[in-house]
Amino acid sequence: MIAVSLPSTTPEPAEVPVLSRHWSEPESWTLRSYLRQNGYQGLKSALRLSPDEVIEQVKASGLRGRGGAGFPVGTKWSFIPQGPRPGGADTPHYLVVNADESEPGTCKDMPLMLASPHTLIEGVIIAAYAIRAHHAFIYVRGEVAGVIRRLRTAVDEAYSAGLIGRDIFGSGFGMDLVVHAGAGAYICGEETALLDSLEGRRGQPRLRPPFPAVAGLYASPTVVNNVESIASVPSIMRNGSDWFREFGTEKSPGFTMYSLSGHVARPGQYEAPLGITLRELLDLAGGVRAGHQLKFWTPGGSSTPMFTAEHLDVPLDYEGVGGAGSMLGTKAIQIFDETVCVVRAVLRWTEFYAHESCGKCTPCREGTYWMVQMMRRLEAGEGTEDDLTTLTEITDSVVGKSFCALGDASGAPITSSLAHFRDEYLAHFPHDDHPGGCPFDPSKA
Ligand code: L3W
Ligand code: SF4
Repeated sequence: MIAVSLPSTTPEPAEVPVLSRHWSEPESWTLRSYLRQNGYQGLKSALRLSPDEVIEQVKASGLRGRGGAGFPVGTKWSFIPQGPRPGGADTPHYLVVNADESEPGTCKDMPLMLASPHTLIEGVIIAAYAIRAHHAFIYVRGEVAGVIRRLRTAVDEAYSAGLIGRDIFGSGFGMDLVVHAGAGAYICGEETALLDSLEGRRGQPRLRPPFPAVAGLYASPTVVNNVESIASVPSIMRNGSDWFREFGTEKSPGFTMYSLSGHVARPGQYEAPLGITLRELLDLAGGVRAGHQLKFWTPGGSSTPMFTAEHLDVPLDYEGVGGAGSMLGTKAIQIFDETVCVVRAVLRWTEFYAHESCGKCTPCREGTYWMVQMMRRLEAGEGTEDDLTTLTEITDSVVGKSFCALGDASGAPITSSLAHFRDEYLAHFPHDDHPGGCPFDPSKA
């Protein structure tokens, strides 16, 4: 057992990295190592405040959800009934961490949990205290056995040190934390499908409203937050909301993890302030692979519309949906150079959505199937211009008409690729000097 006595600390400089600062230290995942790095100081600060004051501090920081939608974290916490409980004194509240990271290209939460599980656990305890929950769950996708083992070991360490359990730091507050392994369905990253899965049922989205804050796990008030959202909270409690606002932009404050993958010189996780541009991120990552040029990229996984080299200076923040910025999503930046056939890439993503469609609603279940049929035909060079119209009509009958965000997301690659690369679709059709089919050489990609 590790005796936890925390010395006072001085404020940290407002500079990145914050979340990933200690990832490369030896055994950074152990409690002993975490305590050397100001670990659990944020919890100590939080427990000196009332739960409402913790929520106010997180609200004042402007922290926005890092799972895709960018919803303000403190506001979400404040939706949980705070006073006497309408359902009676025994109505429980729950905190659920969405660690079902599955969006194509997204690889930020898994490295965070591997390198620093105690950052997440500290955030969980603070969040549970703020929303008056005594039970919390971390729902992790089932395929990542190593991450699940590491989290469970860290939770055991925290229990042994008295950081989870009864009367934490003598505050009178107590809670339990369970790490739950999912069974590998992308849809279980949708918060209400996740709750169904956690309750032991087949994971399918529920009708919203009621939102989980009103009726979530076991029909009780529940906060569902992404791993990175919760892991950002300890630093806010340690250093204050003004410190957090020194990073990022006015409406998208703070730092975040960007996952860079694909045709980039040094792929990986890059922590940077919100509002940074792809041009700046590429400078950090060594640029597009040598001898090649950027062709297209996703700002937030395949669920966000693709961008091109014209968008290198778009600020990567949450303001841009429909505006000048980007639809940020999970900040999964996939880079594709000129060797890649955009039609083939879109086909792969569309197959992914069709495979992961849970089948609950007709537009998505049937529509994603037909989107795949059309994309296969187009990619094989057997399509016509009429097929492009049909593809657009099918996509329009899914997007905005489906039960959950998966249906809407399935149309993003098709619609945005047709907007930017319609000529490339046409180049697959048979014409004078081309028999029809993909004009790209896959061995060069
Ligand atoms: C109470 C209200 N709560 C909203 C809460 C709601 C949820 C949060 C955001 O999808 C996106 C999706 C993916 N009272 C509320 C309220 N809330 N109004 O706020 O809600 P919403 O509906 O805006 O988004 P969502 O359903 O959570 C998330 C996109 O993210 N995405 C991410 C995919 C994959 C991952 C992953 O692998 N980790 O995140 C990428 O683009 O397509 O559009 O908590 O309850 N009035
Ligand atoms: Fe299921 Fe797709 Fe409908 Fe969502 S949109 S409920 S994933 S069938």
